[in-house]
Amino acid sequence: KEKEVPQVDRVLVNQIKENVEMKLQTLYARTLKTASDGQIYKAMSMALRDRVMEKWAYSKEQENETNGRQLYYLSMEFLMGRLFGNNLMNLGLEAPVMQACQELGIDLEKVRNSEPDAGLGNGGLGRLAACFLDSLATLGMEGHGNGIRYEYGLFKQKIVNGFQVEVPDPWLEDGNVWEVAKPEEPEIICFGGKVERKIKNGKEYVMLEDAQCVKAIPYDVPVLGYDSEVVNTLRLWGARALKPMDMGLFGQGRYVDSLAEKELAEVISKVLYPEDNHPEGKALRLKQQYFFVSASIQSIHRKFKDAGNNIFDFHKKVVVHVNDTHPALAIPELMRILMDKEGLDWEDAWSITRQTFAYTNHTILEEALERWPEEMLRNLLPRIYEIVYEINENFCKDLWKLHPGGWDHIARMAIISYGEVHMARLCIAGSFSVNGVAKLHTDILKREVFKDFYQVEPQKFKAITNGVTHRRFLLKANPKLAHLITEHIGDGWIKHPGELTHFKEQADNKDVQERLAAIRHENKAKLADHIFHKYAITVDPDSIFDVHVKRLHEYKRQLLNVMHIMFLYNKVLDNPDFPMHPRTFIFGAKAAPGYHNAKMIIKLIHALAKKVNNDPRVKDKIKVVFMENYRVSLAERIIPASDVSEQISTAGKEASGTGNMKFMLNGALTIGTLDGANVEMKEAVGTDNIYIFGLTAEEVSNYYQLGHYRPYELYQRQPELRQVLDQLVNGFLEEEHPDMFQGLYNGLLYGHYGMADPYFLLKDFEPYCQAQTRLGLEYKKPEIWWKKAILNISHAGEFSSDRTIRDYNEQVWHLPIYSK
Ligand code: DL6
Repeated sequence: KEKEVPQVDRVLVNQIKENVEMKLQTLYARTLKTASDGQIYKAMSMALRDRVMEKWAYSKEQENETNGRQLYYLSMEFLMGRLFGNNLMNLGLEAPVMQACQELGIDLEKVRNSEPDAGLGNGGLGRLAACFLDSLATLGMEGHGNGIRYEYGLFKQKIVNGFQVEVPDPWLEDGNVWEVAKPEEPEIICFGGKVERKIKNGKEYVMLEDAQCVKAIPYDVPVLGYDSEVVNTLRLWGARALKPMDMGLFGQGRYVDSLAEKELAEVISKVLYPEDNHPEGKALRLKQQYFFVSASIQSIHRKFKDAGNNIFDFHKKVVVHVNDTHPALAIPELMRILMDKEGLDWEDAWSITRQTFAYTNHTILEEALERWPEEMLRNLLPRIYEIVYEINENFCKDLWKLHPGGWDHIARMAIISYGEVHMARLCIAGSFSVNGVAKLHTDILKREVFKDFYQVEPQKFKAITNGVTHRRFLLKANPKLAHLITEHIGDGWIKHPGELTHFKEQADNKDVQERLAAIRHENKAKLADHIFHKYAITVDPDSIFDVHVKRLHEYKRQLLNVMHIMFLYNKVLDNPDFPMHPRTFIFGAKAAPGYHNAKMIIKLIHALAKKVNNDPRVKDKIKVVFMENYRVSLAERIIPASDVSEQISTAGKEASGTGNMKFMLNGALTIGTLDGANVEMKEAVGTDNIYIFGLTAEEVSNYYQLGHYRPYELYQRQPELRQVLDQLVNGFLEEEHPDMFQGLYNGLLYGHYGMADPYFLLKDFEPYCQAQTRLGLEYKKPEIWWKKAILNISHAGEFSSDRTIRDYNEQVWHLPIYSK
């Protein structure tokens, strides 16, 4: 067997074997024969970690010596997924470790699966931050993440009777091999209290009295790049009480009370709010936001000073990026430090601050734009409130000069307006750069959401299209496809994803087409196996795997997908010879726990799956599978096995999307609307190689403005649509509870409080079905289908986060690049 893999380094393989066995003995007093899978995972990770730590140490040394400009990426979410396999790949150790495992009789797949996902994010926003970290390190830029070390990540989803049930995710329970706790480097974060001013030697000092303070403890995670010497740091902050317990109360026998302060402090970093694109104005959430930005800014400032820098150079050495508005309080926090600690006056502090921050907007959904009650901010963070108040005063004064007498105009732009603090406005006022995450999204920001701000400072606004790390989602997740690509274009694409365009020369190559089809088939067979073992559903790898995986949100229109499946189902019931290639519809989605309609759509998918999968009349034609607990590691399993990528949001609503890019990289064909980055994907790959349908963002916007959308008329006019909708409520799906989906039905036809069908499912139903028919016909012509697949892969390099990071660097950050 050893001879079969001559290219691996024998010495290295032996070393790895020795390291793993040694770790098992020293950590657990176990041998390979007696160790559990979990222990083997830990031992292997610890062995790998030793190598990571060594690189990290040298990288830090380099960083200190160069004292170059650093980026700090502040984000409430970093959806990292698993780190073991990724670190293995980035260190170039996959082959020797695989060999070592083979020789030791270790099942590497099992080891990988023993690692819990670090689910510190909800969806796109958090995963984007994780992709950025990968690209920053790979490209040799010193860019660090700062976030929260949630003790409980995003809930685990269990499906009970077709309903979503949320189960806590105590991902740290067995420890985290990849973090280094630094309790000796805490920052102190204070809430509440009263602002006091004292004059000493003619100078004013601002202090907070009677505040409740907690400690923020950094937990550092190394971030490796692929084949790169730069190892960055993801610093996650955990909350601790200043005093572990009150001994006085304990002495009085008040044991529970004696721990109250500790509990109250630690709750701050206990759990991630499970809301995607819909923040709820909870005081604890505001506390979490200030907790992590205050800790981050204090430690950035400390490091900056320790390096002997002059405070007036702060913005030259430091750029702080705020990922959506959640870290917006970093802006007044830096002001506080510059004024209250450094003694700078307002003008200097403001000038430095405005040159330090850059802000990315990730949503135009009205309900997702953060606002906090003024009162809440004043009570929880009195000094920060004062600063925000003054920023607003000055900002409004400047606006007054531009729009004298324009009260309404100014109220529309004011940071504090009608008792609310508008976080996006604070970010725009306090940053030197504002960007959207796709061209269309940025246009909508300029034209609609931030129109007034754009008119004042147009030069601030930039369009930087999102990207995903093609190393994790292609090289690692789909190694056989990666190998096929490398065989034809060399391996340069791994570090230079633009080189993927060379693969387009193979678009008509029959052999490559067939091999791509065979690889896909193998991936599908594996997924089919997994589905069978987990859900006892048999799916055919020869069927089209049509996949819709993302958070469940009405604007993402999983319900439209369901309506199309019902349409097909009806067609086959009507005509058993209905010409269609067999399809397996796969869903994966978590719904926010309080989002009723989203949860009902999950139930609906299950009701439909139960009906269809047990109906012998469609047995060989349609299957529906809902994959529980969608997360990064599941995405890595599903995406390489997908033929069709569903990206069917209401045009104008999805800021960018990033799932769309992951599918494209793996050669799935997209069926989608002209929304978010789909628009640019279409431009890149060409209209013929993507299935676009439906309303445009402009048309959607017109309907909203003119209020002339009449979904009921479509229902009356289109019998196939009517049949599908009626089946939601006539017992077709839920015989015993025919009214189960009445709410969804009413929402589509009559509306709840506002308009009916606000996401235009009825309007887009027919064009969607037509696009699906086209797609189905083309799947039957392999030479057409696989050519399109190859063209998609070839143009996906543009959607690598490496390109995105280069764009940010050229347009916003201006970091030095340390190449190998
Ligand atoms: O930019 C990353 C990602 C986009 O791809 C999605 O289109 C967008 O919906 C998502 N936005 C959010 C906003 N969340 N909040 N709050 O998650 O960002």
